[in-house]
Amino acid sequence: MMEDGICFEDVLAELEELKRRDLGYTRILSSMCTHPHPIAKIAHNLFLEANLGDPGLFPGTKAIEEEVISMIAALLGDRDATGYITTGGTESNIQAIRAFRNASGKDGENIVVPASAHFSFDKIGDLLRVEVRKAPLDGEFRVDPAAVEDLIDDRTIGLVGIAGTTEYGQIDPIEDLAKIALENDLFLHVDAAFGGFVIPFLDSHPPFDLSVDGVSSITIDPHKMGMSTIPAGGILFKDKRLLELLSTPTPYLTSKAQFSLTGTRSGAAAAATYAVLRYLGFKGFKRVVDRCIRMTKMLKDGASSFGVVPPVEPVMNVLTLEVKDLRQVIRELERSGWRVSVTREGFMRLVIMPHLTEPILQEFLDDLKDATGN
Ligand code: 0PR
Repeated sequence: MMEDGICFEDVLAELEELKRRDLGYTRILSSMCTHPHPIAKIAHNLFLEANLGDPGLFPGTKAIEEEVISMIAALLGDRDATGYITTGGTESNIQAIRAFRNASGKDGENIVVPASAHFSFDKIGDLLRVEVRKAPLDGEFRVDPAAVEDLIDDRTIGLVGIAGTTEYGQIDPIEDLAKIALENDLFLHVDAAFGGFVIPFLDSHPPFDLSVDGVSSITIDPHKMGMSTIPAGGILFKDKRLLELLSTPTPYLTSKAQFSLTGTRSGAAAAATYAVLRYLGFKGFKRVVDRCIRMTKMLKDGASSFGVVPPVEPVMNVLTLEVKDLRQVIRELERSGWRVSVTREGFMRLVIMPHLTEPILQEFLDDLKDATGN
C-alpha cells in the first residue's frame, strides 16, 4: 500500500481500465454465470453493508433470506424445507455432505457420486476426509444406478445425484437413486446448482427435487440461472435436524448459533435473489428458460445443418458438439472473441445463458462453420 492515497477519480479510472480487460459476456458460451438481472443489481447495492452472519443487527435482511428460502423451497417441492443462502454450489455441496457425515456417526466414511460430479466433490473429499467414490455413467452421461449400488458398503453415508450436470446438462435418475438411498438407509443429496432454476420451468421433466421421497437435500444457485449477483448459492434440507447438525455456538453475537460455513456473509446477494424471484415470478422465469431452450435448439439445428452434431440430445440449455480437430477450431473461434469449453470426453461444450441472443448465436454458427471447414 502507498503512503498516501490517490484521488477518487483516479482510483475509478484505474478500476475502469482494468475492467476493460475483462471479456464481458457477449461472446461467452462457456460460463454458467451471466449478467445479473437489472433489479438484482439495484437490490444488491441497497444492501451492500448487510451481514447475514450477525442477523440480529439486520432483521430486515434476515427476513429477506427467510422469504427467499421459502420461495425456493416451494419451487423445489417442499414448502417446509429449511436452509440458507450460501456463497455458491461449492459451499452448498460441502454443507450437505458435512451434515450427512455429522449425522452418520461412522468412521472412514464414503459417499457415492456420479463420475460427472462437479469438482467441488473432490474438494469435499479433501476437506471432510470422506472417500468420494465415483460411479460410471450410462451412454447419455447420466449415472448408472446399478453402478451406484455396487459401490455402496457399510461405510457409505450418502449418495449424490445431479440435476443438470456441469458438462452435459443431464439429469441423473433421481427417483432410482432415491429408492436405493431409502433401501440402504442413506442420505441423498441432489446437486441442482445449475438445473434448479431451469428444470422446474421446462415443459416436462422427470422428478428431481425434494418432492421425491428419499431426497434429503438440494443445492440450487441463484448466481447461475437465477440471474442474481455473485455470491448467491442455496442449500435446502428436507429435515431441519440436518441443518442443525451444522450449528456452531456464536457466544458474543446477536444469534446464539450459526450453521453457515462462512461467518460474515452477503445480505446483498440475498436481497438480489429476492428481487429477481419477486419481480419475475414463475412465469417470468419460464419466459427466460424458454428463450434459452429455443436458442439451444437453434444452435443444435444450425450446427447439425453443416454436419456438427451433439453426442447426446440436450435436455436443457447446455449443448455439446462433436467437433473434429477441436483444439484447432477453438483457437480459431477465440481469435474472433468466442469462448467455449470442452468436456472431459473431448466434446465442445456450450452453455446458452440469458446474455446470449439469436443474432449473436447466428454469428457464432457462421464462425463455427468456417472454423470447422464446412
Ligand atoms: N455443482 C454444479 C453442478 C456446478 O455446475 C457447479 C459450478 C458447482 C456445483 C459449483 O458451484 P460454484 O462455482 O458456485 O461453487 N459450475 C460451473 C463450472 O464449473 C461454475 C462456473 C461458472 C465456471 C462460470 C466458470 C464460469 O465462467 O463450469
